[in-house]
Amino acid sequence: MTISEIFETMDYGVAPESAADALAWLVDQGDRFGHFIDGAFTEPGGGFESRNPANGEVLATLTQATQADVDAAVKAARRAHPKWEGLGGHGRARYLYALARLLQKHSRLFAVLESLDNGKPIRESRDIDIPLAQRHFYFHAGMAQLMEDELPDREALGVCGQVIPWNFPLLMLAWKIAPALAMGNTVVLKPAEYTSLTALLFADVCRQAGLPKGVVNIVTGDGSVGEMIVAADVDKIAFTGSTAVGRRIREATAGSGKSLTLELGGKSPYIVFDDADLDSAVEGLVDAIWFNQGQVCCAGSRLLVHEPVAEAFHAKLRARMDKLRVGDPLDKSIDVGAIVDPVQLKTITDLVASNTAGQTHVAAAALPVEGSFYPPTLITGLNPADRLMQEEIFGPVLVSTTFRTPADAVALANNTRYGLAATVWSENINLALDIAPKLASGIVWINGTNLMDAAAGFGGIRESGFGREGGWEGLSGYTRPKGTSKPL
Ligand code: TAP
Repeated sequence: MTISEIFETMDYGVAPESAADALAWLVDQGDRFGHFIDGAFTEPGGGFESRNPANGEVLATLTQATQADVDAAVKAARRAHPKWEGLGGHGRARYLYALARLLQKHSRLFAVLESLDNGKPIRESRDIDIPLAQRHFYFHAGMAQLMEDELPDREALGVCGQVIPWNFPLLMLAWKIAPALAMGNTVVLKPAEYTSLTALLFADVCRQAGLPKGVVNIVTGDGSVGEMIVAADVDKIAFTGSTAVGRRIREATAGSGKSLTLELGGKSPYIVFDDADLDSAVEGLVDAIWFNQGQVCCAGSRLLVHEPVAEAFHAKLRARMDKLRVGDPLDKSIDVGAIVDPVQLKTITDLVASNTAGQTHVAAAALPVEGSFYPPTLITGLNPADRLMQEEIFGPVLVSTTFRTPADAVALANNTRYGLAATVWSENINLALDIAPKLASGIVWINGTNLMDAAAGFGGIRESGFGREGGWEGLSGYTRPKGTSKPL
């Protein structure tokens, strides 16, 4: 079924009057979408399809952007910039609050659309992705109001080119667009080819909010459109995605004078000490690696467990894994949904099949017959140098090894090229606080995991990228020092 058929026939839990505008717009498109440039949707030109990963059916046809589309979007953003920046923080905040409120008003619609397009469980899109995206706009509306007092010596960069991945489509959009707009920039954003639908619905929300034309432009298409944005006349590139593409973007922008932030991959350690509350650590791990089918940049995908409790911990974990429910993302009782696309499913399958080491436990859950599903999997007894201990799998596969001393734990944790997030579980807070700064990681969580907030800077070091999103650090990445001097 296409999205118009789904939304016309389905009771998806939205009181019609509360979402009428956005729903009518979505259905009226007739499952064909153009770009959003200079405040209006372009005629759909086709080029690629978005499919429902839970059953492989086509949801909609989207438009592959041409060089002319990207140029038009950048020019629109350039034209809009002086007036948008000139509105001042308080003026821009009015629009950011309006966007936040509209995201809230249409939250059910966004959640269902996200789960249909991406395959994530509706519980996650409803309770995590969409509320966090709203929170991002509310937070940055507040920060826009503060900036003139708090950041008087900084100004907007101008036009920002933003390229995002498919794992948190609307949330990654919010992480990019909200701070850029708050600081007075205008944007051209490209969502991932697999998951562009909520970005287009967001474009309609910009229209509903009366956002001045050209402030937000959204162009769809494959990686070549990302390359065009990187090469375009923009002042900043903000990229979230794989380390391989991030490296190409860094090369392409070197010497261009463009500002750059890269949020890339990870292979984050999840360290469990023998004095940890093992039941809580198991629950944390379920969240760390099986949330969003493990397709999370900061997924705690590498379990490092203290030798004295390794056997007991693995046994508890296997028992918990066997209770996970895998299935239809729109079923509220599901824990693990679909993998975003058959291509990603094959990547996961091939990587796991390439491994001959250790012992593998596959969760007991029955998988749906149709669609792209992969069972929660645990591979224990690996060596630190094994390929699966080093490479990001980006799927629901946890790899595990053991350590003897805190120093071993730190050495193992730091033994990858990445440095995004790390988690430490111990009842001994002195030990945890001693370990945390020794971990080569942009973020460290203690006795918790995946804790994110719009007010806290998120980002990595080493091959996980540079720059922060959220908080003051994220905002400063969308500004530069003002070219004025002030008396000492
Ligand atoms: P990528 O393949 O790198 O794609 C990311 C985005 O870049 C997509 O929009 C993609 O377009 C586009 N793209 C592809 N080739 C490009 C090029 N040569 N120039 C410019 N843009 C290009 O990553 P993905 O598979 O979507 O996402 C998974 C990766 O993102 C993982 O490594 C994950 O760890 C990382 N990630 C990191 C974070 C943070 S905050 N560090 C957050 C989420 C995800 P198409 O989709 O159309 O190919």
